Amino acid sequence: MLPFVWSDDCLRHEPQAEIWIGTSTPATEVPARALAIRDALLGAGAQEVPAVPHDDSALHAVHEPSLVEFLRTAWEEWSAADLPSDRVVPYVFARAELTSGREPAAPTAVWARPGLFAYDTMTLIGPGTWEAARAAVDVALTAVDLVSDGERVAYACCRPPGHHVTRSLYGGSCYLNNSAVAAAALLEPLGGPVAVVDIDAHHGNGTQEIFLNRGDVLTASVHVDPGAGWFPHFLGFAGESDGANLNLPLSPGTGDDSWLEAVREAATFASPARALVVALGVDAAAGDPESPLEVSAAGYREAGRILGELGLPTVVVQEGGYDLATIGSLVVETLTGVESSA
Ligand code: SP5
Ligand code: ZN
Repeated sequence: MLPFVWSDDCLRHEPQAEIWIGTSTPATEVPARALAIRDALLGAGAQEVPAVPHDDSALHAVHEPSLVEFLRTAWEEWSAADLPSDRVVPYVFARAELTSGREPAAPTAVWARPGLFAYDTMTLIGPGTWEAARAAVDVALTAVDLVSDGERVAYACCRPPGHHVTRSLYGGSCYLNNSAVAAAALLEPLGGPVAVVDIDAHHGNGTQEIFLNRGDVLTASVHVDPGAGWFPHFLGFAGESDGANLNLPLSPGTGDDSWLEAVREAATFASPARALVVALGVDAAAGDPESPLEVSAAGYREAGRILGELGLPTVVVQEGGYDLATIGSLVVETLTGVESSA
């Protein structure tokens, strides 16, 4: 089976909680997710490749230096300030209209700084968050290296996930956009276009916005309709589609047939590309606690087959998936599908 890239440092992010509609609820994006995926991959005979450190060039191709610097120092600064919360969490938000589009002042108070970079209250930063998020970037970039060196498909066991992060804002349990970093790194040697096909249950809003109005990275996302009340709420609608971006929102309750039809449409959209990034969330599966889509394990295998059939150099990057009992087998099913047609 194909190589998968791993870093123990991805386990160091332990959010513990998410502040959701003003209430502290147990975190769903937990280290056990990555361990369950790794167990399943090793059980299926996949070959583990340790992540290799990479410099910040691909990271800076997709993120503002100010976001990267904030994430790198946020926990140190917060913990040194002796605040009542043991996690970095915003309480004010520097919305662009607040300052009529002017650059907001760099706040003196440490506890106001998250409001420059966070767009939700669910995405907490603690000890190890930066190390894990930066390690996930190295995992993605090591998988890119494998493909650049001739592997047809490589899987990046990234955690925390990344597809909700824009150039300068983090949220949705994500800190650095691993899939976007992988796309930028593939673009470097190959030239465009590179495609990102996102089959996480939630819209890949960060990736969409990072590559907006660029012909060299095609983005497609198959996800639960934000108009039906689902994260990221404010975008992810079909009307945002253009020549370089395709949104395929689906109703809650959608199962294999209509989901796979959308995956086929996304694959067709991606077919002019010279390389493919699959942003693989397995939270569209029936039984996942974070989404109302009803995709089966066989559906994920077929999605993998459809995407593998494009015949492109392919980096599969882990995004969401929150049912610890099935996350590992869903990833293995998908990768088995990709390999069957590769
Ligand atoms: C990468 C990814 O799949 N991110 C998902 C972000 C969406 N999270 C929305 C959470 C909505 C409320 N969930 C309540 C669970 C409380 N623990
Ligand atoms: Zn998701």
